Amino acid sequence: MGTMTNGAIRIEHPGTEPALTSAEAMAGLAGSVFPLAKRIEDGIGEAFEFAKWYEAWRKLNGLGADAPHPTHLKVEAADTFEAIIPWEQLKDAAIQFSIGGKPLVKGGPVRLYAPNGSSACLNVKSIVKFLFVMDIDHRDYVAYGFKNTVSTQELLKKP
Ligand SMILES: Nc1nc2c(c(=O)[nH]1)N[C@H]1C(S)=C(S)[C@@H](COP(=O)(O)O)O[C@H]1N2
Ligand SMILES: [Mo]
Repeated sequence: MGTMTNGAIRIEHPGTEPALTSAEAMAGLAGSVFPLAKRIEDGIGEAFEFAKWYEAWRKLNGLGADAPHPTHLKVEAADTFEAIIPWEQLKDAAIQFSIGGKPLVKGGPVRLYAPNGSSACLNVKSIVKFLFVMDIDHRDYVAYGFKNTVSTQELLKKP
């Protein structure tokens, strides 16, 4: 099925233009990488801190400390699996981006691991889009599943 990608990862964040990045560029921006096994039991390959990447990305895009912070991250995968994750559940989240220094063959370009997530189902593989959501009225809303089988509409209302 249509899971072919060119490795591009789309970033959509309020207050910035949508932009494309890559697994390698994300790891570079995060600034440090570590073995996934340090964070996730039986984890393989290399990862970086989601929070480190995010804070560096905000600075790079001119978002100051006073600019609004997201309430949720929505990740969308090449196979149409997607998840909406409340920000607190992303504490200690890691992004797996390589194994033995080589791009992920399965689950690439990147995979999210959320050790403080409410479900292992939130460990989304093959992420092709990171969408930052601000919806303070639905702070605890969490969802995952294949696109159009999970109700994401309520969060995607324009503020
Ligand atoms: N892209 C994508 N990511 C996904 C899924 C999926 O179908 N597609 N399944 C999720 C679910 S429901 C679970 S339980 C875990 C399973 O991870 P594992 O294959 O490493 O055991 O991956 C999650 N990530
Ligand atoms: Mo699952």
